[in-house]
Amino acid sequence: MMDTQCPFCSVQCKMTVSTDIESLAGVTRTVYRTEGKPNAASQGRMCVKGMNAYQHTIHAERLLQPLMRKAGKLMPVPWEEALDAVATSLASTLSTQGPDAIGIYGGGSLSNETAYLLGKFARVAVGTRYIDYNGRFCMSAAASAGSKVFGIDRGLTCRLADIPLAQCIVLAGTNIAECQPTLMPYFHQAKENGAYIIVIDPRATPTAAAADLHVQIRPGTDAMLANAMLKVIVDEGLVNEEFVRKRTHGYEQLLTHLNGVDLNESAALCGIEPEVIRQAARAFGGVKTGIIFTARGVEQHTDGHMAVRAFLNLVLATGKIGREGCGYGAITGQGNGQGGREHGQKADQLPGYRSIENEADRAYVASVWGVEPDSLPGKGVSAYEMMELIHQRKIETLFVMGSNPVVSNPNARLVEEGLKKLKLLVVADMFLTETARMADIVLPVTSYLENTGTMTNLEGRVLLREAARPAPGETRDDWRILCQIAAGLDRGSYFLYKDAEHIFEELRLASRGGSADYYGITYDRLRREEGVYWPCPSPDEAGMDMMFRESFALSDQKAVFTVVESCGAGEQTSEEYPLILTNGRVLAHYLTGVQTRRSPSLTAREIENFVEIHPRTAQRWHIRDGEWVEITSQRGSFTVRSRIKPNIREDTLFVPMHWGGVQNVNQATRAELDPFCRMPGFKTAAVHIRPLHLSVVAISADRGEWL
Ligand SMILES: Nc1nc2c(c(=O)[nH]1)N[C@H]1C(S)=C(S)[C@@H](COP(=O)(O)OP(=O)(O)OC[C@H]3O[C@@H](n4cnc5c(=O)[nH]c(N)nc54)[C@H](O)[C@@H]3O)O[C@H]1N2
Ligand SMILES: Nc1nc2c(c(=O)[nH]1)N[C@H]1C(S)=C(S)[C@@H](COP(=O)(O)OP(=O)(O)OC[C@H]3O[C@@H](n4cnc5c(=O)[nH]c(N)nc54)[C@H](O)[C@@H]3O)O[C@H]1N2
Ligand code: SF4
Ligand SMILES: [Mo]
Repeated sequence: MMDTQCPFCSVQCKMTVSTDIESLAGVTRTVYRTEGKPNAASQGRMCVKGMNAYQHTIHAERLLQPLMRKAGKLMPVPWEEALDAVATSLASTLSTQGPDAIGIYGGGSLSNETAYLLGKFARVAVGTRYIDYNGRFCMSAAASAGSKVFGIDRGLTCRLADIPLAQCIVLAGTNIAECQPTLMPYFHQAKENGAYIIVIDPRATPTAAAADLHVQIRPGTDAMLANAMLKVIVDEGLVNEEFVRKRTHGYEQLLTHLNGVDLNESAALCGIEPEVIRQAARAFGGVKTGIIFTARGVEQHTDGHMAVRAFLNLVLATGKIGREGCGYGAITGQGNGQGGREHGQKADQLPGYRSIENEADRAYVASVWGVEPDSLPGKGVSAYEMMELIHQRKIETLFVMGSNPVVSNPNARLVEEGLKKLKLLVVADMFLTETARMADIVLPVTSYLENTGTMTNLEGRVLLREAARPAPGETRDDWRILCQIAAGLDRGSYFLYKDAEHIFEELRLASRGGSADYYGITYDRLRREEGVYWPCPSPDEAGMDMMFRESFALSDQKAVFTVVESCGAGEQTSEEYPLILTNGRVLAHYLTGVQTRRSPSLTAREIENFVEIHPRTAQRWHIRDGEWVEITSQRGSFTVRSRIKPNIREDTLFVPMHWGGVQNVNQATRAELDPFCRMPGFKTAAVHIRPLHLSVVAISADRGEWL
């Protein structure tokens, strides 16, 4: 029996996986059974992804040996040869071009120990400024907004147990029913307790099915909606004056700004009725307790940072934070989306959420690492900007651990062109992903069932996931691979660890005194207590479950209101590109689908990509249900099957992000970045759509075959 934790989303449901040998008609086979294990977050529930998560780990395509490109083909090689080749190439690039010709690209699926070590590897073993990770596309808008407004970024400021206590819940651009399904019962409980639920989404999602009010806005207009809601709250006297006076700054400037906000104009731009905005504002402003949640629907825009701050204005103006049944939650995405953004795999960050640009932070972390502060590089650039530097040949070597960037970056064509120009691409993964297929060297890693490490879930609770079975084939743990390459670069003395716990012990020290302080958390404690919230500065203290009861984390202990100027962040539609393409997720698949597309049970639920299109829009563009269509933006095209559904706005198309190649929605997404956090404007692209039936017939005739 294997005691483990789901490798997918940020809830991190605990589970057991057991195996049995069964014989049927003389054939024996191993049967796997997954069961949810009681735990504070999912309370023992599992969703369909977790139930089937063992399937990819036993898939025949699992990489079990290192691969190296020889005469154009990836061939199995011994570890020594692969690691030697990586170290030799890195050393040669370092001596000829310097460290900044090397880029490191991490991910939010990596454990805290690996994410921490990857940051140290970049700064101490390689010495490059260029490190960033896929969380840039995920958490950067909300994380930067939380840091600015509250002084600290932890996904949920409250406990999951506060959800049923809230009288009004706003779910903005978050589809919990498909993306964190095991959390839905908290919302159902809230409803049973009489809560009013508002869902803000261009689509009537399964989450919206639980809503009392569905605000079906035009993509890219959340900041405007939140501003307009605030105006109603102010105009109707629903502001918590005492909270504003005692615990915040900047309210006066905000009031002046709100004078210029026109409700009818905002409603028109958001594509909804003014009355809906009034209703939402009164519902949230008129009750004593409430929580606002945002996720990628609000955040993955060129104004994502400001859009989140506009929602935080609502939280502050109504004083709904720091007490029972109140708070703000950025619903973190990846398994370790929270911890992965705290310990240094971000371009400007050192462990414990320290800043690489702050002298004291540099000196402290350098002392833990035993290096000179001046030897640490400065800040680099964001994930997509690394892809631009690669395209410009400024970065010539890329080391990827825990991401499939050729599918998940916006503007996929530029990314693919860039990766082809690299002198060396190294990918550490469990599978030959779309990115790994382009690599020169592929390093096979252990899966969640086989490695030990801590993950920090969406609540900010650190959980220990211990190895549950031996590593298959020649797979190795990520951290060990980093240590071995560091040794090949003559930096091995900084990377002497005997196991993951040993790395965690160093992480505790490195984060000590930082805003994400893990010093008080130990493996022993995690084994005893199931999980511990950060910040936890001392082993004798309980972690902090509810933040900001008395004070915020900025220097004067107050939170900050933000003047949010907004006229919408969507890409402008035109005669040529008349529709807005947005994108996201479905229940059965996870991110670029590398793992879930290798699970027969999950793939059977959705075998190919599709576009949700409103019946009237389909009619207008001559599209029948279930036929192949091509969707094109200024950047490029992709091909998916049509799914005609009245749940979506007429001006909007929705396409999942789980497929690569010709079905990759990111062929069409745009690369413009949010100026504050460098989040790409994923969630809107102006596009046109056309049915493919005519051209398919033409191609078939050409080839003399039926496609
Ligand atoms: N099944 C599944 N679960 C997952 C994942 C997965 O891939 N599959 N991924 C995990 C990760 S890493 C993440 S980041 C989270 C993501 O979790 P979510 O952010 O909830 O997921 P998305 O589907 O990207 O977007 C949520 C909703 O935003 C809506 N939306 C699109 N544009 C806009 C807009 O302009 N405004 C508003 N208000 N809404 C808009 C979409 O219609 C969609 O329903 O999920 C995690 N959980
Ligand atoms: N259009 C569009 N694009 C998006 C988004 C969107 O909503 N719309 N969402 C964005 C978001 S929120 C995210 S989080 C990104 C995610 O996009 P990616 O970073 O590409 O995420 P994954 O597809 O999960 O790829 C992770 C890879 O890491 C491997 N892996 C898993 N665990 C481990 C491990 O422990 N070690 C190692 N070495 N490898 C491991 C998996 O096999 C997989 O190949 O996509 C972004 N891209
Ligand atoms: S995908 Fe998320 S909700 Fe589903 S079992 Fe895994 S951790 Fe739990
Ligand atoms: Mo994400």
